[in-house]
Amino acid sequence: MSEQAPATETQVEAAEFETGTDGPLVGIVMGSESDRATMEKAGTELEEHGISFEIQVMSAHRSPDLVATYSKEARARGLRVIIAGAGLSAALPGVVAAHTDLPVIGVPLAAKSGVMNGLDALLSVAQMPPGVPVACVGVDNARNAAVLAARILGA
Ligand code: RP5
Repeated sequence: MSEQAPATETQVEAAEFETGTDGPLVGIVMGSESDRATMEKAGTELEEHGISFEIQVMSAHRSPDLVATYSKEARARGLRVIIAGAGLSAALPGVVAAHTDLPVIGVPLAAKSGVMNGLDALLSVAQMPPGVPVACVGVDNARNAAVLAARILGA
């Protein structure tokens, strides 16, 4: 095994900037306040892994401009993974993925007026067109989204 020369201060600063250690590494977004209780489980899991995160409500249908701006600016803000949860016609994870090349993990949610306990959202999240991937966890399984994010980040 070869020994590496110690990093200079400049290299360390650059590495910190690249990995966004000053801000959150994971963005958790959801389509509605009614999704919050389920999606907060992702935050709890990230905390256990020592991974910084932020949580925001934004809807692919009700606030599409906000979703586009958030997604386009995510990488430059230091985010490295986005977890997006939505119910019903769950477009949020896919729309986020359309606007960023960061890995997006979709959480299909079983909304109150959903079909077959979240099957509508599950299909909406999983059935992305070729070239625009969304990693899809199980219905309401926000915790698994966080575990997957931790693995992507190697944390
Ligand atoms: C989706 O519609 C949301 O993600 C939520 O799961 C569902 C219902 O939203 P609310 O009517 O409760 O705001 O967009």
